[in-house]
Amino acid sequence: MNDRHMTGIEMCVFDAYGTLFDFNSAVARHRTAVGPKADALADLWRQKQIQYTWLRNGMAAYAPFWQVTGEALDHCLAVHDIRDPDVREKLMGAYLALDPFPEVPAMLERLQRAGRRLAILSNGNPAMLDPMVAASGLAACFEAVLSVEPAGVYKPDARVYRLVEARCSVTPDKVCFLSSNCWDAHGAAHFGFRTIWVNRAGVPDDRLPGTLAGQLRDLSQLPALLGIA
Ligand code: LAC
Repeated sequence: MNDRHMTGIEMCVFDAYGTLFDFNSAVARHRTAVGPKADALADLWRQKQIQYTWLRNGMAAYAPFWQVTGEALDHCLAVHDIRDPDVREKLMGAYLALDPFPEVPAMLERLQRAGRRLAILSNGNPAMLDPMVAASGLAACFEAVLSVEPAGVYKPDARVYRLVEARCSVTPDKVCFLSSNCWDAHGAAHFGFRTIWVNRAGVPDDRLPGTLAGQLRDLSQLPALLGIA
């Protein structure tokens, strides 16, 4: 990582699910109710959820992320032959109060104290994003919690990334975009944000358009990367 890449950053824009908030915490909280297939279900749920957004983009058939998340879960419950409707209700409910990753609250506070503007840009629709951010106690850190909803399309469509300039009046070259989803990081970099991939799983880079400015293993090193002591 070259620090020169990260001077002149006015605003940090974070992806939500997987980057600030741990989507696996939904299944983890209800592990006993889900049963022995909990980990397999959690993995497939996330894969299908994201796959469905890309497919809906391809079909020009946007529906809110809450609906897509539920449809992905229904598929996964069928795959694993889990029929108890209570399990579905518990898992969807948990999605409204996902845990932030452990390093996130202190990191946001440091950036905020150093005068960086902070925002979220997420596939989530406001009815699911807003309760989650409120439940985490982190809402006051963010100047904006932006959803793809007004664009009516999902990441990595450029119309989504454009919402940041439209809503926050900041040009892409002054934005540091952070995502743990490698495909989202490439999409954001291709669009023109200076983008850091938060490679929480320590996996190889995807071969996609968009040059990443760098990668971090988690967000604890972000203040240092931005030159904040
Ligand atoms: C989001 C998904 C991509 O929050 O994690 O947009």
